[in-house]
Amino acid sequence: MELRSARLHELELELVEPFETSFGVETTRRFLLVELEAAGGEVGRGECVAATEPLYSGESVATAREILTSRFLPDLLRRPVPTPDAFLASVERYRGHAMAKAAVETALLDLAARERGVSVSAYLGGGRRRVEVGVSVGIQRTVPALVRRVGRYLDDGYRRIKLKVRPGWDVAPVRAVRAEYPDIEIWVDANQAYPTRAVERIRRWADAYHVAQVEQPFAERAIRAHARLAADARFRVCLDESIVDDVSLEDALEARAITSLNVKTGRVGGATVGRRLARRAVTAGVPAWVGGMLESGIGRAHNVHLASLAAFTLPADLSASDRYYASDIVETPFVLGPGSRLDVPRGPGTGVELSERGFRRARRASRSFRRPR
Ligand code: OSB
Ligand code: MG
Repeated sequence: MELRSARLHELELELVEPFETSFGVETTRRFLLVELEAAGGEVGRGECVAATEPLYSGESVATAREILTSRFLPDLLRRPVPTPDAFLASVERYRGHAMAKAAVETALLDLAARERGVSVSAYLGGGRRRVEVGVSVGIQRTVPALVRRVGRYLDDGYRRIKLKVRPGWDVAPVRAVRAEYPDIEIWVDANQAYPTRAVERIRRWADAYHVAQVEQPFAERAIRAHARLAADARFRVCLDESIVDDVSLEDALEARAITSLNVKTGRVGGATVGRRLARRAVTAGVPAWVGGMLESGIGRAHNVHLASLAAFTLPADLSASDRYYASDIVETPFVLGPGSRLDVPRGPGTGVELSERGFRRARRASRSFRRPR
């Protein structure tokens, strides 16, 4: 199979409400979409989760656009279409750029699954028809506002709640949510905001309010601080930013710094990489789950397919489309079903199609790449 063309679109969607984390506030999301068109006319799509500002990791829309435009897409058009893993092998020598690599890899995955007439889930070896999900709740202006926000998500049907925390927004908000809802499953995520000396302080409030999981409290490279927190903890210590490849996972496992693994396709540079990391974690007795980056319907669909694999046993950070965007770029939005679940689209490929209208409204720029003659 050969590619006829590739397209790189820059899109912008407005969030239904601002999303605040320890590293900043997002009100709109600008992101890249990779479209690969095969000679037979089939199109595969992948979303790049890099944000405008390099605040979650070093990647941004600008760095992803640069490497996709100068290397990945032109290289791809010069050769027969590789499998998703073969593409990743071909760009391995380019260091970093995990989110840009994953955007192409997931587009190839969608295309390969479509050509085979199966869903991305089936292509990856997934079996579930529905996946269990939760909701990630941003930092709010006041504690009562947070308690009300959590209440509305519970009314919507979300069963596990992840609260974004940071120094100064932890004890009071977590205590208040626990007091109002004594039985819900509470996770927290700090996105690296705590100094490593905060180990004992975090342990105290997380235990006091029965937090089930503490995600990435310390810096990406602070493996030993995470291990100190995990020692004898009643909650799981989840690593997100720290785990970027096989080696970082092995080191964290060996150091006993990880008791839950957040898998984001963009952060680890591909869905097939994420699948391998989740399987490795499970073998070591560490549960894995699929994280999110406020994706549009395209990236969301890829995440739902990934979460259908047996290796993922904790609820994903994958909420219904209307929790993020009033109008999405796909025809069929994801809606929350009974048991805090999303249906896995039946395929072929991602099983979601672009909405012409939604896409046109969100599109800010496009660039095409053709096969050289
Ligand atoms: O750390 O999990 C994170 C969003 C942007 C950047 C980092 C994170 C998040 C989320 C959102 O928590 C999860 C979602 O998409 O629902
Ligand atoms: Mg996180």
